[in-house]
Amino acid sequence: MTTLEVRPKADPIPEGAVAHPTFCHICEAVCGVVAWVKDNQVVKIQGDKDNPFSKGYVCPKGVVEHHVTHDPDRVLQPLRRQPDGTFAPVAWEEALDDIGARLRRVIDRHGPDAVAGYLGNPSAWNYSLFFALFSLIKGLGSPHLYTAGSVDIQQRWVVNHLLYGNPFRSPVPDLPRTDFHLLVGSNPFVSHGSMCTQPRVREAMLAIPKRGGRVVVVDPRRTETAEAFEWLPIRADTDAWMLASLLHVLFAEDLYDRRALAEDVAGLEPLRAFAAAFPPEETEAYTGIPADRLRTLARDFAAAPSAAIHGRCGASLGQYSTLVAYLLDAVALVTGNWDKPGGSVFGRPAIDLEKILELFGAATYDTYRSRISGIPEVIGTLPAVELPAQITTPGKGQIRALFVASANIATSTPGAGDVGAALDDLELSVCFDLYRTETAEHCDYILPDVTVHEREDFPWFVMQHMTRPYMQWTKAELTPAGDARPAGWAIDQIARRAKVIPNPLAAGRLAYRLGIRPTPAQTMDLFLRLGRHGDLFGLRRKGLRLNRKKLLANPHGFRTDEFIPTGWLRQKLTAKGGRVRLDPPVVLSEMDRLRAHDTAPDPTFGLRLVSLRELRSQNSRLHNIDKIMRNRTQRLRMHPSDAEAAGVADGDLVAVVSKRDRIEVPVTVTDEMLPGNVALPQGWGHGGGWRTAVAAGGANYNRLVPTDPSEVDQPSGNARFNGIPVRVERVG
Ligand SMILES: Nc1nc2c(c(=O)[nH]1)N[C@H]1C(S)=C(S)[C@@H](COP(=O)(O)OP(=O)(O)OC[C@H]3O[C@@H](n4cnc5c(=O)[nH]c(N)nc54)[C@H](O)[C@@H]3O)O[C@H]1N2
Ligand SMILES: Nc1nc2c(c(=O)[nH]1)N[C@H]1C(S)=C(S)[C@@H](COP(=O)(O)OP(=O)(O)OC[C@H]3O[C@@H](n4cnc5c(=O)[nH]c(N)nc54)[C@H](O)[C@@H]3O)O[C@H]1N2
Ligand code: SF4
Ligand SMILES: [Mo]
Repeated sequence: MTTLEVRPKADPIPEGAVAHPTFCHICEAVCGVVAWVKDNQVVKIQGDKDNPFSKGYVCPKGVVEHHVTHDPDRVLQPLRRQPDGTFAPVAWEEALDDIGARLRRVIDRHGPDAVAGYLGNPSAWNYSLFFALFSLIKGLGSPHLYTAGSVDIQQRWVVNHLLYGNPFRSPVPDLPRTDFHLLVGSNPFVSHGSMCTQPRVREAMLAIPKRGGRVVVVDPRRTETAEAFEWLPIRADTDAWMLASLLHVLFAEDLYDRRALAEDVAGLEPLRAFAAAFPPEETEAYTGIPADRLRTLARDFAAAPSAAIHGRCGASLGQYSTLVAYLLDAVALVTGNWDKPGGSVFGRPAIDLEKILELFGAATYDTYRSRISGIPEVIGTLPAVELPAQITTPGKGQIRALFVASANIATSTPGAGDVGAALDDLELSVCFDLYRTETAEHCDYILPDVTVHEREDFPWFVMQHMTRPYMQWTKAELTPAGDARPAGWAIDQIARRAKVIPNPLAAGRLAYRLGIRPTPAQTMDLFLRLGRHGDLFGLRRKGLRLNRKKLLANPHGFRTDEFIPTGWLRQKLTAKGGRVRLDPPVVLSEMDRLRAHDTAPDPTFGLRLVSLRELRSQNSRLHNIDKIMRNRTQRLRMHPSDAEAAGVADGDLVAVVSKRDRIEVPVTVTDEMLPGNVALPQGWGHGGGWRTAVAAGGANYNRLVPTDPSEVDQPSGNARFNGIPVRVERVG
């Protein structure tokens, strides 16, 4: 066991506690866990040995997660903000009546376009909340739906839509079968993987070299993952140049797959011409990657029997993230590693999310644009980077009411400092959360949601990305504490009072008027039963024949496929004589934007700042758990040569200064950074009423990041958190 895996002291199992198999709702690995319950309290969490995938594994966060449910700082009653800024408890009925009436007033006065919703990261493990708020905003026909996707992965939906015809059709690296894993900007030893659901990811990755394969990690930092494999250091936010050069070599040295070029793709020429302009010898000075290393990498990747390329936050939170995602996929496509075992594969889960997205009219891109920046809508959502401007800029479509659901946007979104002020400007603001966070603090109401242990759930968002697909649906283990109620329920109650039909579909709206109002569980069960492994309401005679009831009775879950099935997407696309078109106009104009990019060094801000995820955090949401916050401080990591140049020594307090703002943090001098790049954990610097989080101190990273929409990825509006030009100065 490495220091990485040291767990906080385990809770004992008291006599009389009962075991409830469920899954961990913290990260995308969704490890199976057993929650031990006594007297309506979870007293201990263990790994579930009978989970078909994680087989007993649980990380140091997973074992303390129940401390959120039982946190003395948890909000357990609806709270209403008083004129002096303090909060007072209020009965549910009173809160819902007032919110419903005020929502109605906003709609009558400003139109439905004045109503907005923001869905944060935990909603990816809270299907009833996700679909309730989504349906409310879309039922109103408002353009203003925002999700954590736009500070994370928005560009991926764009590329999936452009290349494969559905935003949710994401390539997953086939880790259990690959011979060569090229990982760009991801640190799974800490993050436990993203857009790739692979519990025990460390083992799964270490198994690749064990079976004769290789893993190469492209990162400005010698991360915990890079350290275990081959580290290819790269200067932050230069991945588009690196990938262009990789493709350059693939084409120039005839390393592409002839069959793939003939059968899988069309419109190749613009890509070939683009790559031709980026020989590695010309990009090495900018990316920091020696040309010979990149040439060798291209040759080895192409020669591997199978190769899986994957990019995550390091590849998705820069200025050209759509282009980067496209180039990652292009590498898989032209080397024939697309939709094949061991390459980039495409999940087909038990519940067809692609179809749900289509049915709800959200399998879209650029059907409308932001009134502020002209950035296109992506899956019916707009970018968080301009949320403050959407609130404060007068005109038609100005946001006047906002529902924030499981998001700490005052910390997690660009221009953190502006977000709170913008919230104060609203006529109605409602936060569904578990704590009085620095975001909730600015809202008119805080409505207490139930926690993961108090609700039925299934891992809806990650099903598509499971390298060993399985299906699990679990019951609530506890009755809700205090006056907490499911946010999905509260949203429905608000809609009723505001006389809004929370459904965008014509059929759904008609049914609603007729009083047919299926619960989220009933709706999801319907999709499950009609899905690949569903029981078809008794009509299917073979296979797993899943339905919600059967899953609830078998809470460890069922494996649905041995691996992600392959070949189906190729078949689907070629059935209509189609191919993956590599020349969408959106991508071609991004190629032009990149070609015009000024790569000259910046004399004022000579360093590049990147975000750093820590093992004992999950963005901001676990920062009130004392057990994992002890002895932690947020620190900037800096290479000795950069520290020397700035006159800074280990432990010094420094100011990190960007074009936008400055923050102060202590520094750790370490050779794990590529010179010229500095790294800082994000999600610190709290306010509000979660005392441990506030006491942890630290500074808000996102004060430093750009909020001008012209400085972010243009096709998706995805935030830019990495590669921020900064300088570091000693304080005092
Ligand atoms: N312990 C822990 N786990 C988490 C989270 C957490 O906060 N803590 N957060 C969860 C969430 S919301 C997500 S989205 C996933 C993210 O999952 P990952 O993307 O695997 O997580 P990160 O640690 O952010 O990894 C990004 C890596 O990219 C590198 N990087 C930064 N800029 C660049 C660049 O320009 N180019 C390249 N090539 N690399 C770059 C960083 O140094 C970092 O090592 O993790 C999830 N899991
Ligand atoms: N600089 C920088 N900024 C980043 C990133 C980065 O890499 N660098 N990463 C970005 C990424 S990938 C992401 S996903 C976002 C995440 O940012 P957010 O989506 O804002 O996620 P959190 O900060 O974890 O805040 C989640 C909130 O939900 C609440 N919550 C937890 N469980 C529940 C629940 O069951 N119900 C309800 N109603 N509320 C709940 C928590 O108390 C917390 O207030 O941050 C982004 N911000
Ligand atoms: S790896 Fe992720 S899902 Fe697994 S126990 Fe840890 S936080 Fe939970
Ligand atoms: Mo994320």
